[in-house]
Amino acid sequence: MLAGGVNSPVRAFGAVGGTPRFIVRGRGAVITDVDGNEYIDYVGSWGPLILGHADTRVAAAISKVLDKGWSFGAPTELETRLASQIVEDIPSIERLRMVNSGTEAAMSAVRLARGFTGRDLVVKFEGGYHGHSDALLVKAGSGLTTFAAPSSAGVPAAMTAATLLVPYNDLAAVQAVFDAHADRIAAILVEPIAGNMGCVPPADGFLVGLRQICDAAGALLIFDEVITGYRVGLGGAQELYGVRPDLTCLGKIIGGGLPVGAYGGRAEIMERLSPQGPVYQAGTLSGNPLAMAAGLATLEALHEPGVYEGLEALSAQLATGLAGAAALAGVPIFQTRVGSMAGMFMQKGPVTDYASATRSDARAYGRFFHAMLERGVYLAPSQYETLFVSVAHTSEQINRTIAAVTEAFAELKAG
Ligand code: KE4
Repeated sequence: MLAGGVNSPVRAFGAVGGTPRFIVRGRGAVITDVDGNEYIDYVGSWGPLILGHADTRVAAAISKVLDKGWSFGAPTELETRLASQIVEDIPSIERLRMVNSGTEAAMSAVRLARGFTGRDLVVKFEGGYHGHSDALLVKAGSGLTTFAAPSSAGVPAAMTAATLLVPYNDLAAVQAVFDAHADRIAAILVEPIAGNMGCVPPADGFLVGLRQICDAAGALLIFDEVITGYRVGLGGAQELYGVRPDLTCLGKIIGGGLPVGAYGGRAEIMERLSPQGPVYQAGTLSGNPLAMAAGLATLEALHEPGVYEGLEALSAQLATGLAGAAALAGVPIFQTRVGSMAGMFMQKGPVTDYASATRSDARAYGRFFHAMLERGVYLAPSQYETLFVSVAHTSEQINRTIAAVTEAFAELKAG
């Protein structure tokens, strides 16, 4: 009935083989499939569920909205409250616009940056994923050019002709692109902590270097914090690394599992958006009360004292256990982690960008994935995704995960 049996490609297990599980319910850190099998979940709906599944505070907030009606296509107090909370938490955001996905947020932020600067070119990074808008579905172009080529059928070359592609964590490559095209570059679009080539943190000085290059060239710095926003702290990666972008894309956590994206930045930039300004962007369900209520309840819960300290403790326990199990089994893995987002590459490492990430043994990852699935642990069905720990995970579940890892590595070694 559904194309490829899924509503998003990664869910089809193409990268790891086997049959995807049909999930019937989630509660806390556990999901249950149609056959009654339970799994400790480290996908968390790909990032939104930092509180875990079916959090009662979020459920209560949603049900409070239900009997008042859940979509008006008109301004509401709820959307204003969520926007106010985000403006309060993320200093670089003075104004924002709600949309319905991270794709819309990134696509719109790029259009706004082009409209604000009057320039066309956008720089993005190999392995960076910002949703599936045409201009951002790119792969390395031919020859030495940094101009990108479409990575998907159906995207005309003209749609990616203004997209430049450089390696992540490579400031020299970024500087070289600006040396060649500075006065034509509208923006740099970057995941401040990469989450779509596996989890790859920024090298020391990388983000501040991007800020300096943009300042020198009059280009905008866009942080795609769809994953990192509220994941690595209330102020996101920009607060963690002390670098202020001009525009920020948000999604996932700010919707608490309901469809929400957002983009925001300085008022002088956001005022270029219709209806105030000439840059058009719109959306039927943008800011819908259900999603706003879920997002607001999620952010309120994240403001509770000790939440991020608790996440850090659980995530560190997982990472330490993973390292110990790999060492014991003699399985080479390279680990990365920033707070409750973590990576585990099937290789010795180091992994600093897409080229090094793709040297991982993806086949070994596939076997590891299934060995863990059989032991009741649900990891991302791809080597190039990120593991997420939620507030709902317990120390006991982490210990059970490490026990499963130990057995899975032993199985891998046995061949
Ligand atoms: P959505 O359009 O899927 O809501 O968001 C796109 C997006 C934008 N920016 C970043 C940094 C993202 O990680 C994403 C989406 N992430 C993927 C998994 N890493 C979503 C999973 C999927 O495509 O099914």
